[in-house]
Amino acid sequence: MKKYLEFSKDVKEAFKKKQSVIALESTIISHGMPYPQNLEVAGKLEAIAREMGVIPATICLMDGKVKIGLVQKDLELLAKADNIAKVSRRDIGRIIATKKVGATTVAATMIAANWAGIKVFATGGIGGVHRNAENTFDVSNDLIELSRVPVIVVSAGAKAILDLSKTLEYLETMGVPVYGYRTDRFPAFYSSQSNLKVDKLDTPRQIADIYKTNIKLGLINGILVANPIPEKYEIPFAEMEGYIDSALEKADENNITGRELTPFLLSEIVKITEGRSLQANIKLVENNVRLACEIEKILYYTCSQKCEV
Ligand code: PSU
Ligand code: MN
Repeated sequence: MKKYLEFSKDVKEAFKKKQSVIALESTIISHGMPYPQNLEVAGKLEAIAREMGVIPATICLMDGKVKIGLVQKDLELLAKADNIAKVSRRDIGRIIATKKVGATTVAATMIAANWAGIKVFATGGIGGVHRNAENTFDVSNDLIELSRVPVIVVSAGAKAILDLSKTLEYLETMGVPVYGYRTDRFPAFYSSQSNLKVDKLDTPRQIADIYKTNIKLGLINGILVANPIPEKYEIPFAEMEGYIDSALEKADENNITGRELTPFLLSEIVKITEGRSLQANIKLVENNVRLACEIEKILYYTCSQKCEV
């Protein structure tokens, strides 16, 4: 597996110097946001991490390799090209073997981060159980990878286009710990809270300690940290519901299913809200990068002394 990993100069140096590194995904760039905001966000997230003393490793597949850490040219390709594959676990081998360009989802980014030895990963919102999943069976691969890849994923909950209650039930079934960061209500992506309860944690240290304890116990699973969007940037839950319903109706009329569904819904909602949802999305990811850096700094500091996690 190691021969398929290609580290950027920055990430290689960071590992050598025992500096903290966090993972960032690339589907949010290629499929989650429109150009040119996607490119600006990709750069901004990396800058936020660096300001906090953490080296960002944005991950994608390119030239038959799993790239850990990208340069500006790679980010531009992901942001502009319209033939980029959206890669979850099942697509990794195909995209590597055919040397195509693939943007990694939460699922594939977790897998690649774990291969690279990176333990903390920041995204926007994870994929989950879609509304009407009892008929469509549409459940994101993200939930399965959270149950078997030992990486901490910092998110603003699951995307509000999903059935959040079924998503939490599924995570419980799969044994995935879900923690609200300074909240006991599961956040709803664009809104800081839903009416669903989760366990609350108040400090990055508590999250790092639980992760280390799991690893020492041999409990090899991820941890989902649900970090609410700051209230000043949120769009209230009740207001979002109307927009989401319109987007879902349009997806149904156009027979959009499978891996196309999430990108379609996100971009419809950007249109319906005239860009407000995009602004919220950007703010919440930035907020997640900050928390991911804090967790990573504690985890790395404590672990580099002694424990091998
Ligand atoms: N978070 C965002 N925007 C996104 C995504 C997450 O703010 O576009 C992407 C992630 O890559 C996630 C994927 O893994 O959407 C989920 O897709 P699906 O529902 O098809 O599994
Ligand atoms: Mn799906």
